[in-house]
Amino acid sequence: MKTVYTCFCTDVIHEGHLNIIQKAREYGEVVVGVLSDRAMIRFNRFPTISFEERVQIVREMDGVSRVVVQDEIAYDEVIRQIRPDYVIHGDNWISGPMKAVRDQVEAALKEYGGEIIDVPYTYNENVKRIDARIREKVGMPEYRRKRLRLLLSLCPIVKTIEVHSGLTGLIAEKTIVERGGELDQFDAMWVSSLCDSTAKGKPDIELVDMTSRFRTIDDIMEVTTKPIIFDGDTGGLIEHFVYTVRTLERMGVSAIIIEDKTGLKRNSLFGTEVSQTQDTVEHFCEKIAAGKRTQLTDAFMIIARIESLILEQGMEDALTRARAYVGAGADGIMIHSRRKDPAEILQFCDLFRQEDQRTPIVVVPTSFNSVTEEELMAHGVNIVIYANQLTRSAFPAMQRTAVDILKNHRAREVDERLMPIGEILTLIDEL
Ligand code: SPV
Ligand code: MG
Repeated sequence: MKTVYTCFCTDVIHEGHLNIIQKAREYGEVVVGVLSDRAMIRFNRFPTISFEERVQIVREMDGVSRVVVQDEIAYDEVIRQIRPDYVIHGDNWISGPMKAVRDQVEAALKEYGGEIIDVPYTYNENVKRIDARIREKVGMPEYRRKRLRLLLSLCPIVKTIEVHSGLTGLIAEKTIVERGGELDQFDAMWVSSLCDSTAKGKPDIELVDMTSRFRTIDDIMEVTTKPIIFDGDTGGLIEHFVYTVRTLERMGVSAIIIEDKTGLKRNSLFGTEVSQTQDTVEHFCEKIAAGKRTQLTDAFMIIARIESLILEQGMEDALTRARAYVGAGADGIMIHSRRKDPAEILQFCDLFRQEDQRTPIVVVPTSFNSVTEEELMAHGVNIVIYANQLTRSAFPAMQRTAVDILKNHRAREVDERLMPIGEILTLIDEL
């Protein structure tokens, strides 16, 4: 009897899956891999039921002989273990980012004469509707809110990109690349005060009020499912901060990061070029503790951002503050620097990790952008935020287009670097 292998990455069995099993049975005994939580998350398929429940659903399907765990999106390991004669999959993996996975499967099977069976991918109205429902479900507050903690427990580093609109949200949600046979994508989104303010043509000085910031979040949430980390600036008055925490938590935001500054907040990347005041340890701890008392779920995180290195107060001050903020209940520490060299950030991480192995560390490598995610991981960093690169790439592109139209008295000259009209019209999916 030949062995046919397929892998399911779903919470719901629909006719597409039944179709695959039916076809697979024509070739031999059917073994189904159920993708682990860790791998599903990497695939932006967030599980809404447990791994055990997913295994149970597949086990109960007619025609399935055996169920195994597939722990990676790549099939290498599972193929080595099972040595199936065939791997069967919908033909949607013939092109696009999934092609890399198919190529690897093909190479692995070739070593011993195995074969791929591509079956027409079932994507009728019914399957589309089920897919859309699953997507919308994981975007609901109760699922989205807890995703960040889950990612922290399952991913070596949570890759986070700045978003400030529905459109940038879609880029964060949908951008997938293939690299070295692995699929890569962003795990979470950062609602930056700098970029949210800039998009509204305002300076980054806590001028854009919270109601307006919440509107931005709402636009992003409408079209995405990934978890949101909100840049809460200083958090404002403690009496106001508690309301912000309550609202964000209700909306389904996963975390707020507040920085230990007081008075007129200026962007950290100005450093000491402008006057900025660091909060006292005691007052900032009070703010953290008030927020922690206010939140209602275990999922929501309040992350304390330390400005000691930005304000040239030294490493010892940064570490003292980190200790105090964790003591006050902070669920994570963000350490910031505006040096080009990542040395002081990495030194902080090493020293902090010597005394605290659990509290997540967040970094924003805007100035020290030569540092890689692998290096950050090696120094104990858990969340990396690319805080402003989408805004900084869009602005010069738009400005150049405006200049060139003015210079040429027409738009033809700019056309070849623009997205085709056909693409912009179909960029946004309709319900
Ligand atoms: C932001 O993105 O608004 C930040 C990070 O707070 S930074 O601009 O580096 O201060
Ligand atoms: Mg900010």
